[in-house]
Amino acid sequence: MSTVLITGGLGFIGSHLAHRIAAESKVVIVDNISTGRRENVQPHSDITVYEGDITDNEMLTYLFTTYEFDYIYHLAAIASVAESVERPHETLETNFKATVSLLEHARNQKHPVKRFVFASSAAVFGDEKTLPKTEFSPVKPLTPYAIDKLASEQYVLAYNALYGLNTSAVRFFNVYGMRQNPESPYSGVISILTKAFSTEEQGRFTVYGNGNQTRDFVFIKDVIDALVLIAHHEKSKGEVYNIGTGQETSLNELIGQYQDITGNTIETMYEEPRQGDIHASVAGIEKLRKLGFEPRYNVYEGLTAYWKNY
Ligand code: UD2
Repeated sequence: MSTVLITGGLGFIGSHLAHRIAAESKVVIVDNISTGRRENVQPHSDITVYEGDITDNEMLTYLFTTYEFDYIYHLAAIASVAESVERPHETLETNFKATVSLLEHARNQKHPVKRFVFASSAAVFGDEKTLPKTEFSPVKPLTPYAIDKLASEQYVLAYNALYGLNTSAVRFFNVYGMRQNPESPYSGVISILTKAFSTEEQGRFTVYGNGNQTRDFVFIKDVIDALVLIAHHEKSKGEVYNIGTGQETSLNELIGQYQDITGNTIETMYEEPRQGDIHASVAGIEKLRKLGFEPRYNVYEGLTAYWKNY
């Protein structure tokens, strides 16, 4: 049985990953429960949860002396772009420096780590206009969040080239699904919409801009498939991958499809676009396809599954 460390394992993506692999692996979660939630992970004999912060090097030392990890999925981060703009220095500690600390622990582990997978973000592309955004597209990080993600992923790849540590990085596009927290105004738009559609009285939803902005919305189950595939594939060592569907959907299309699925209507208000909002985004996923990945859910299917489980 493999031993797997998931940082941020009580969060939205981490908790899905923990549930997926718990049957065949021993899962160790470290999470500071800032945005993650205990109830995201059901008690399971193969899952051990440590409440702690990845910036706490003693905590990391404890983990790496207690366990020998086969796989490390590094998902913990300050996830809010807005928060990174408010608090750049604190974001740097968590989103960048802690990545390097983890890499060092992984490098010094006696038993070689089979794979260290780092969760980066489509934020690294910024407002660079080339579409679709492939792994070869120019990057233009515009916020502390994006800069830290880009710097971290480059460190992760450099640890492969310099020290032979088995690493990969992934760039998530717009991930959605069960347990995504809708409570912040900067939560994923689909979690906010789902809440609006589920309100018994007619829900309200604010569209920032004209609703023609597009995103590549990728369902959580496809994201977990991609993460596990990348972690186990020989060819993905030292490589970065986009995780998306390759399909572009506008916000207005999204609302229309959700109306159709739920049979409910919401009151939609249009306001000024958010500052720095990106007009169009879609992932090129050919590189991921070459590893054998094919998304199982288009937006309509993903929304349907989300709604059924909500
Ligand atoms: C995503 C990531 C963000 C960062 C960024 C990089 C999420 C949740 N956020 O931001 O972390 O990586 O990509 O490009 O994955 N919107 C509304 N009404 C609402 C909420 C959102 O109109 O109540 C709009 C928003 O202005 C944007 C679109 O919906 O045009 C998607 O918003 P989002 O926050 O879900 O994701 P995004 O792509 O801005």
